Amino acid sequence: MATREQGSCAIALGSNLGDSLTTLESALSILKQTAGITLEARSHWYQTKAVGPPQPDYFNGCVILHVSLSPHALLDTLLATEAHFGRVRKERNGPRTLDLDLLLFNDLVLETPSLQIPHPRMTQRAFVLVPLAEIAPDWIEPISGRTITNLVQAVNCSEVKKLVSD
Ligand code: PH2
Ligand code: MG
Ligand code: MG
Repeated sequence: MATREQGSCAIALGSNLGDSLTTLESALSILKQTAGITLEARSHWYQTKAVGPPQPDYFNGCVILHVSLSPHALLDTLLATEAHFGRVRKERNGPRTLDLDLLLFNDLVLETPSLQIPHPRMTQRAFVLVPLAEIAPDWIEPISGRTITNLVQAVNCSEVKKLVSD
């Protein structure tokens, strides 16, 4: 099968509206039960200061999935899962019940109007890189050519706190 139809992908999860931890766990259960998706690894959850307009703190985490789906089919699944949890798209970077971002898909670089891989802002975001470094330290972000470990060392991680109860 072509590498664009199956492989490992990294997903970032986030929520800052409603019962965020329950929403995040439920979203993971849905993804695990989806045909063509296997959960390979998951990070802890982190409480993080919001980047963007003033809004409540987020809970963030990352997972590695093995998928036998194309990137666009996976994106459709992620968007449908966001919608299931009542995601309403209003202001850019505004609060949300659930955000599921496709970060990496094998070593693919893809630029289409509806989907860019790698996620264009992942290299600057501590709330993505800290959980991702837990589960995929050696994965090379194909635009920068740098590992996740290397990228996380270049951002300020002071506002990303691992949940102690987790
Ligand atoms: N997501 C955003 C905007 N800002 N800030 C944090 N801490 N975590 C997020 O997941 C997040 C954000 C847009 O996707
Ligand atoms: Mg996002
Ligand atoms: Mg998103």
